[in-house]
Amino acid sequence: MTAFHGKSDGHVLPVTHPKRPRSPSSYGLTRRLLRSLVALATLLVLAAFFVLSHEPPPPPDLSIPEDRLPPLYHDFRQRELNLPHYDAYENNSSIKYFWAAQHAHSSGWGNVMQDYVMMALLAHATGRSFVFDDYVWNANGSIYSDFDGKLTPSRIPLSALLGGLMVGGPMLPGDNTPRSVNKYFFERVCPNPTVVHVSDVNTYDMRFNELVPVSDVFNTWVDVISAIDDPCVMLDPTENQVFDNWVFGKKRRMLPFWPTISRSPVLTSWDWSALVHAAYKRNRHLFKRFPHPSSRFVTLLDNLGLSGSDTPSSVIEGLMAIHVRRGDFEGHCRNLAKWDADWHAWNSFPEFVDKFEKPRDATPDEVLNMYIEHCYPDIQQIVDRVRRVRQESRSKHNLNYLYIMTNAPVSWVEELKSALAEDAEKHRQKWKSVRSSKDLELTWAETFVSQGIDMFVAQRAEVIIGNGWSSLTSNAVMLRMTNGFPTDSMRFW
Ligand SMILES: Nc1nc2c(ncn2[C@@H]2O[C@H](COP(=O)(O)OP(=O)(O)O)[C@@H](O)[C@H]2O)c(=O)[nH]1
Ligand SMILES: [Mg+2]
Repeated sequence: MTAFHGKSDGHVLPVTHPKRPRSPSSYGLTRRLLRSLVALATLLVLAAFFVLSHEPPPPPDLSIPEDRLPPLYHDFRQRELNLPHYDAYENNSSIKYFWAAQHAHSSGWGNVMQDYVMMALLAHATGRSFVFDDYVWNANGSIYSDFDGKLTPSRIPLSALLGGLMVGGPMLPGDNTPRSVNKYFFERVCPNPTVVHVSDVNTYDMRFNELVPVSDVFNTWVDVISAIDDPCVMLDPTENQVFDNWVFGKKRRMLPFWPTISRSPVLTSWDWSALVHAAYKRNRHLFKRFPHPSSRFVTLLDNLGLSGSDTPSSVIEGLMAIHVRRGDFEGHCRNLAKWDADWHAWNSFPEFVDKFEKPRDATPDEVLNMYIEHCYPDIQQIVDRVRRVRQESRSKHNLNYLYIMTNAPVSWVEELKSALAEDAEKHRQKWKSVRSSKDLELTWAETFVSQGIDMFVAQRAEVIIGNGWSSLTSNAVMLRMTNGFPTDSMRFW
């Protein structure tokens, strides 16, 4: 920089200053940049250290025992026999119990769950402790049973499937209903219970009259049980269920009961077992954007509370779950056509988008085809339906994960997965992931409660497509409705 400065032999001489430092602002910028870079590097080193210091969870034991004998869940059974409230209850004669010894068994979990829910509601409504038994597949005293050529446990302790108040967990604050107890505890404290015969209470009308709502039947039972002073009440084990299986398919009879059932803690506090939760957690990456369990990031996200909520009422955003019911439904769907059967009541809320209109003036073949399309759709029908529902949901839901809940054989499921993925790509709506029940990484113990894992997913997916005649679908829908999922997020084939 040049300036005029001083005089010399009469001339004003230009004076050149020694080089001045660069302007403070340009120097500051470099320094600031440097500082930021150092900070960033430190942060990166710290983050790397932080991530590396979080060990991934130890790999689970996913091995199958050499003898392939099913698990017997000894630890669950042991816990059920020693629940923390037993000591206090044993010494408290004011605790009342309700034991439905004729509870549903020897059928799929969906049907058994319906009955257990109703009996737990009755126990709760009469202020009695709900007495629970196993999920019994075979009541003949055997340890294992053959199911389609595969061994399965004849009994699974209920707490391997369920958690919360159904299996002895605490009641909600302010709810003084005694906690649930296992039937062995009941038998110990109630050696001579009052036995109620279902057939003495259930009149013909209560069972069969289409005009008698289930709410009336329920209230009759509440009155009958409430009138008994004996703390120990048991339903005769040789009799029918209080609510016959077919009643759950009668929407006119069931829907008036919804206000009662949906407000009961039996449903509002419904929860699955620790086993189901653990299996879900290990497989989260199948349902949403989440690292594989072998990644250190899983522990990090879990420890920082960044994994998202996985409670029974929290939504799995972006997930569409579809229930592709196979196996025995191949023949069953044909029978449903012959019987002119309706969808399950909880699949038939009037607010739902999809309704099953029974065919009228149709030939037997047309009727059969219609039942098959909705009950046992083939791969092309499934692909078309999934695309359509996804498109119809577009304005509200950004669905990009697809999960197929199914009991179909692996080879067929792989074919279905490819068809679904290809179709989505063709329509420029590529799924980020298309997975199925067969992709779950499960321990041997979890394998036999996988229906609970799938239901936990179905009750929380952003949108589901279910089978209207399936109790597994309808129980998931019931839980979604309880938890306030939008009615247009429950769709059907
Ligand atoms: N894991 C799993 N099991 C299923 C599925 N669908 C059916 N199953 C099996 O088949 C049984 C179906 O019986 P159920 O629960 O009574 O339902 P429903 O027969 O469809 O009314 C279940 O208990 C499961 O063992 C599914 O999507 N996932
Ligand atoms: Mg069934």
